[in-house]
Amino acid sequence: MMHFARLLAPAVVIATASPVWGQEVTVYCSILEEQCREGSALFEKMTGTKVTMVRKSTGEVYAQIRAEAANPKADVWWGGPGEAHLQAAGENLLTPYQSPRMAELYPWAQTYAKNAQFGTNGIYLGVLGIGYNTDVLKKRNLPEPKCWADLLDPRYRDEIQIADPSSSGTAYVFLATTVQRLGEEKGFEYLKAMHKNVNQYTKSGIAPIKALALGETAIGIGFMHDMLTQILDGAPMKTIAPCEGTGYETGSVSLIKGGRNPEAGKKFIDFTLSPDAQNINVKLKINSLPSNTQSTVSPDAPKFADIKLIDYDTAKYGQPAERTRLLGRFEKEVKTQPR
Ligand code: S7P
Repeated sequence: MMHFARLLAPAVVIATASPVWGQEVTVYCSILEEQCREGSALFEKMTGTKVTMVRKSTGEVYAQIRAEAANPKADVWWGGPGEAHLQAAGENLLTPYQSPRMAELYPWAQTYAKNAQFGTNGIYLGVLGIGYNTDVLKKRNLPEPKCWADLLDPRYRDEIQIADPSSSGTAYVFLATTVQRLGEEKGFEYLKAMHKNVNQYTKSGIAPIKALALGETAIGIGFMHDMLTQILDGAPMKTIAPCEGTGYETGSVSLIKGGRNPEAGKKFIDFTLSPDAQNINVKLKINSLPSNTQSTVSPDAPKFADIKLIDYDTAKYGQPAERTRLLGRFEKEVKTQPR
């Protein structure tokens, strides 16, 4: 098991990059819609560069970049868990870029970028957890889950919502966490058993959390910081880090190979690594852990240092053959099976 505290040693700070007036940049954005909009507007204001932004889930952007490889339509892929970015890097769909902001980042982000040979860069960390709507559980006289194992309880039939790992980076982190936690065969047994309790595999990772806040599902799986946003907004919800230990995401940003505006794309990546961009989260109450040492960490953020994490291997589960194989297996053996 590993603790977040180990990832948090200080790093050096350097100066900001200069603006690129009069250019344009197209960004495929896999963080939340509101972050994408705020960030694009701020970059336009700070640099005079026009941003065309398209928001899609992580697996969807990966598939789009792959489909457009002969004629790339975008310059930057901003956000979403790192595995799909690493797969794209491994398939030569991205251009390595080492930002001048690298020295400002926490060691975990510097190591992540170096290990990826700068094919992608880390912008935040987020812990995977379970969320539940306390009103719904009470109404249905159901217990509050504490562990991953609890989610197999037959009393939770049709009560759990999670996204589809093909489209959602969040759900892929859950799939990878499960096979790392239990080993692949037992992991798939677990996923097949939990399938009986799943009411829906949504396209995006945030959908189950919004459904939880509205009381449309009793239990959801997603990033704890996104559940916390709803809790801070008054939703009758709780979020827990499961007792067995859990996985985490390395939110990433990448330069798309063959994009029409590579220089503006690099400036946009510098921006996403800056406190200006990362502090947008504080305003939006999105409490993931930023990669820049100068960015603000919200006091409301989950207590990362106290969370039991598995030794999650983003690099392995971002290998092209591994991600493709696991998603294929999930589709065939779990998602398409009757409940
Ligand atoms: O920054 C918030 C956040 O939730 O946005 C990303 C997004 O939810 C990923 O969406 P998909 O699961 O639909 O791909 C997360 O990486 C991040 O924590």
